[in-house]
Amino acid sequence: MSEATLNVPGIHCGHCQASIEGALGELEGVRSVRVSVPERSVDVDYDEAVVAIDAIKDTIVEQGYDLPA
Ligand SMILES: [Cu+2]
Repeated sequence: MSEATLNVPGIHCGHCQASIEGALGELEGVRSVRVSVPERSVDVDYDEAVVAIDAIKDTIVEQGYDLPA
């Protein structure tokens, strides 16, 4: 199991939280997702043997959010 915290500056409301949590929740290998609106961050627990961090990042980008380099 791995854990990552990603900064997603575009998170600003409950809709952002729901769309990111929903999309990541459907990814195989993702065990849990916590989006913090005030911190504009995404904490994700995942199985790195099943899903790569890049796939997690791509999923957030697909939801319309930019990730800082
Ligand atoms: Cu929003």
